Amino acid sequence: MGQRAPEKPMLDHIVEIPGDLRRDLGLRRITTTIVDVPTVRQHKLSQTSIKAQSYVIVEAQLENGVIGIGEAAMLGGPRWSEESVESIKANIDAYLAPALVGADASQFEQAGARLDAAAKRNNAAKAALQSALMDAVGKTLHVPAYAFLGGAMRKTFPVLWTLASGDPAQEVEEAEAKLAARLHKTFKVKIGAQAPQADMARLAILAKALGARATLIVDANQAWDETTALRCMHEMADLGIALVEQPLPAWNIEGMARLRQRCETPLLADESVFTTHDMLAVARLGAADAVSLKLVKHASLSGLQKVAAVAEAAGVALYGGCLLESSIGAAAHLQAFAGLRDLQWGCEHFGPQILKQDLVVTPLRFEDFHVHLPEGPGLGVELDRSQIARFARK
Ligand code: MUC
Ligand code: MG
Repeated sequence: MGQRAPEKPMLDHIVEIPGDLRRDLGLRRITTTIVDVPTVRQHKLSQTSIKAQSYVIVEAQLENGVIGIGEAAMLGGPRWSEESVESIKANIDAYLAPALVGADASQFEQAGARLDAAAKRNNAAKAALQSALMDAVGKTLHVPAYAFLGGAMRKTFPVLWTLASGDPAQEVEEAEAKLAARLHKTFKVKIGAQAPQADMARLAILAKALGARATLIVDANQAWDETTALRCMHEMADLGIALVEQPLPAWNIEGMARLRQRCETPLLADESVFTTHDMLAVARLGAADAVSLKLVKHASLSGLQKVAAVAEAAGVALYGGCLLESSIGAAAHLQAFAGLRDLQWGCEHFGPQILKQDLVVTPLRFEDFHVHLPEGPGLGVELDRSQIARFARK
């Protein structure tokens, strides 16, 4: 029997990425476009109100010519957070894109480190860039973005609708239409723009009209002080409100912890949690029962999953948040939500439905009270360039 050839060292069995593919994955250029897309009705939050939703559309072109897309949504200027579409475009063009061009687009964590070296925070801008990288690399390798994030536990997501006209009669009518169409049966009511008692009266009308056919949650977007919140939390518990989002200012996590001790309705942290450090602080204080996960806060799809991991470690439930993204940003979120072990509160990616016109060739599918993860490489959606041209800010 001849002498057996020595086993090849394991390393030889790892498939090397061929040189031409390594070249293809080089990031050639990044372009940004601001678009303003009308909404089907006015959308009022405690600190802003819109009749059109603005986005920065990011396009990342690789050396192989493949273009990946990403989207940064912002609600009504720098009032939901410190970013605006104007600041997002300016900082991508001047600082963030130059930090990435020429790099290997598939090295997502390295891209995040480069972006963090180029700018503090600017998380919506960074998330749009990383979404575009994942889209471009996914389209090059013919894999969905969730493949870069641990795979998919789910491909359909319960999805709620937000009632935010401030007129309870209109909101009842809108909710009935969504129920009848089997699109949504959980409704998030935006409160805080009106006086607390007006909001409580509005919620009473909605609760009476919809009854057990729908679940109602609310989002005060930081509008109340602790005394007001405590009074309203008790009134809302009597109305059967299932979840109260960010009743206090983002900094007041100790107040959120005290509310949580004194009220039975679960609290959802939104603006209080941008980073993993914020999540750890909220968890340590017991300041929330759940956390809203959003790319505009967590700076990347992998960053969103890191915040989720801290929450999971503390037993804080997960809620798939949004900032009224079009199907571009919504698809990016669903790619990240897909891999989460649990998503106890479903998601709120109703954004494509509130726009008069979506920005992709095939909008996300909403059916049977769920939104469906688009099949296909990268984010799973294709830019509709005619709509980008139509709504591009001149
Ligand atoms: C937020 O604060 O949750 C989500 C839905 C909506 O109408 O506003 C966003 C932002
Ligand atoms: Mg919120």
